Amino acid sequence: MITVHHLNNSRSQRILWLLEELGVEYQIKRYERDPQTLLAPPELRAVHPLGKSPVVTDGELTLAESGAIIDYLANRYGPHLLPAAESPERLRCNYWLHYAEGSAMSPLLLKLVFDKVESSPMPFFIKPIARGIAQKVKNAFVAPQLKLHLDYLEGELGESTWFAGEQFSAADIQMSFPLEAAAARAGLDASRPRLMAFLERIHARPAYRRALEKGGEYAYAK
Ligand SMILES: N[C@@H](CCC(=O)N[C@@H](CS)C(=O)NCC(=O)O)C(=O)O
Repeated sequence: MITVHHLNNSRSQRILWLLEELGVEYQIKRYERDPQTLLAPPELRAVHPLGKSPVVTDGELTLAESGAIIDYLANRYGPHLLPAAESPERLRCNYWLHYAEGSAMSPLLLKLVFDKVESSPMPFFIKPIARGIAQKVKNAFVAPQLKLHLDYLEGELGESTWFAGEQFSAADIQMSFPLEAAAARAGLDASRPRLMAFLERIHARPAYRRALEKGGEYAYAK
């Protein structure tokens, strides 16, 4: 039996969605973020040393890292969510499976960190310095990088309906999280209509809705 080690409000939501698309049986083991630090509870380290979510167990196998999990589950249980082997679409699908976490998430994470620096309580004499540094990094690096990636992605969805081509694929599931995060906290809006239409299309999928019901709290689905 597949077990998804699922953290509230997290990337593991997309693994639940994938499994709903595949229609395979699975169970959910739930973990709650610490409300102050937002970190996962220490129990998750008993499953995988990094203690991050998602982690999936399937028989003897324990697998972390969203892209690797999606690749494994789609190969094993749902080849229809992967384009034909050795096709250009398969290469594209593979590209997005890596790009989502390897490239797109970096500026989003930096934005989250520097927003936090700006808003965190600290001694009054440090505040203007910390804010000044945070704003400088955000203006000089984070915002231009976010724009670069979002413009690129908007352009890519002008080339094909879905990320890997004309068919919905595992790539779209992997790409959902950075785009949902960008819409929630990094200014993705109607000025990029193809990306917003993508989010609307995925959020309307019955498997996505079922996964939301099963997963519980998830602040990124509007
Ligand atoms: N690149 C990893 C990132 C895993 C990750 O950072 N997960 C977050 C949830 S979105 C997490 O577990 N955060 C809690 C923590 O770091 O303690 C993946 O895609 O699986």
